Amino acid sequence: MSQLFKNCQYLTSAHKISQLPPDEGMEIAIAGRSNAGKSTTLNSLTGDKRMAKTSKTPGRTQLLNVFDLGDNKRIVDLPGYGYAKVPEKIKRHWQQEINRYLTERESLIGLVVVMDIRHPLREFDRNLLAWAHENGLKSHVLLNKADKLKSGKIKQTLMAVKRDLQAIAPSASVQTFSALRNIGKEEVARTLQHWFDDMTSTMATPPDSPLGKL
Ligand SMILES: Nc1nc2c(ncn2[C@@H]2O[C@H](COP(=O)(O)OP(=O)(O)O)[C@@H](O)[C@H]2O)c(=O)[nH]1
Ligand SMILES: [Mg+2]
Repeated sequence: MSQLFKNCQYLTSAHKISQLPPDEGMEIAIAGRSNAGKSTTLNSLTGDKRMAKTSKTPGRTQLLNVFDLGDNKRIVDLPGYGYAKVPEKIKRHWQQEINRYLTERESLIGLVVVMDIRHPLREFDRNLLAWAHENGLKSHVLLNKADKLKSGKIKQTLMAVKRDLQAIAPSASVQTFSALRNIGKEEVARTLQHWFDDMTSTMATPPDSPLGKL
């Protein structure tokens, strides 16, 4: 297991943005449609099958679940978007909360967008990725459930998604993944570690002198 997730611990669940931990340090959110495998992904990355509650019934994660990585870094498992069977009122509440979280959370540095490799880049995914790109938020796409496809089809889908991302969100990166079979998790961990390291060095560097090098 990667160093980054070694000390991962469940911190809290929030029904509302106001219940989240203080907006400081750095946070990465796991987003994606219901049932894409967000919770299973967190379990795979941490090596703990009970870390995030997974469910065979889509739309169950109706809370923002926050996990502490130590060192003022956190991972947030967002409620899935696009689940049709949730009552309209609850759906609206969650869409509002996710929107608010994404637009207002200062410590949010990047998104892991989990998709079912058999149904990549649905409308919600496209909107989210385009928005993240326009707002300077990093994103990394996981084409999850790769165990469901043969290797030829996996490669073909990866190429097609890479091409489409050029148009939607050129700053986004993408990889194939299987949360269930633990395939590709080193690449995820490396990407997220880079994001944290990049941000840490950006924040640590004092602004350039207005007179240039003295
Ligand atoms: N075959 C396969 N099934 C997966 C994978 N990841 C998640 N699942 C299944 O997809 C369903 C939804 O997973 P979950 O993590 O709860 O999705 P979430 O709603 O996005 O959090 C569960 O039945 C998981 O076992 C994967 O990599 N391969
Ligand atoms: Mg979930």
